Amino acid sequence: MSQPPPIVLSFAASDSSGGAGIQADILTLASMGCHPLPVITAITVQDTAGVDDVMALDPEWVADQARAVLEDMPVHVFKIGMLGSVEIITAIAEVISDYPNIPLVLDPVLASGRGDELASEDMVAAMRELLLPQATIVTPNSMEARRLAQDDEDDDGTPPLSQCAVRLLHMGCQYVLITGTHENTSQVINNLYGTDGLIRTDSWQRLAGSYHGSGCTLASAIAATLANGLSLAEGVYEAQEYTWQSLKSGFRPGMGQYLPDRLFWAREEPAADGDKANDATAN
Ligand code: PXL
Repeated sequence: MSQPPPIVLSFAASDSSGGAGIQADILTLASMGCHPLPVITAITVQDTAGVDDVMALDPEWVADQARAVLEDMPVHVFKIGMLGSVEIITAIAEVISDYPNIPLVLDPVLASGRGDELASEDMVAAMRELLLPQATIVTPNSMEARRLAQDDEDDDGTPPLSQCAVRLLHMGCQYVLITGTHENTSQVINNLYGTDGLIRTDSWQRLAGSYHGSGCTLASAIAATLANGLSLAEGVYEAQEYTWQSLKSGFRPGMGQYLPDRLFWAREEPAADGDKANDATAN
């Protein structure tokens, strides 16, 4: 018999458009050979154009879902996405603190790509205090990195992204991957930092169009590569490559944003030369 798939437990919210949230995580994890354990934190009402409503679950229900499967199955990696409330953050922080050896990929979801607010200031504070110190890797986009790293003493605006990374590392996470989709650069530049500084920079061809669920896809893909036994730096590269391919194969099922096709490989012709669009430099 072949090896069973590694197991990734994802704490995330349901997205009725199927583009982001737990649906994105399940598709990505399954596509990358993992068995996903979906622990729902909240339910959103949304289509491809925006989020209409959010209902956070009772925090006990979140903790109970996680504890039930943790007591039954070996979990290789935790992944955290949208959280729903301060109480849910507290409940999750408590559950995962009982499993300090399971790596944690934290996607600090603060707003949707379209700008819908998905986390209050109190939730940002709780994430800083309770989740960042437990994270193996945090994967903010540049806007999330600035908001998470913001300090009361920043009178003249937020510091450069490299400084934001240093601050997040000081909060206790081991690695920070800051993605550059929202920056005004011709390519998308993603930087991975560790406690000794910049580890790698990867630049990707910027794709036209606006995508929903790219951050969830990237963070889940990192969780999958770690569950599959890759080193962190290697896994971060592979996850970006997978995400870029899924975005390149994106489709527009409704009237709003494009969605990544996380199962692109099941539909595509054998890859032609020139289908890769990455310049990687490792430091
Ligand atoms: O992409 C972040 C995200 C995560 N989770 C849910 C979302 C979104 C963005 O809209 O709706 C449920």
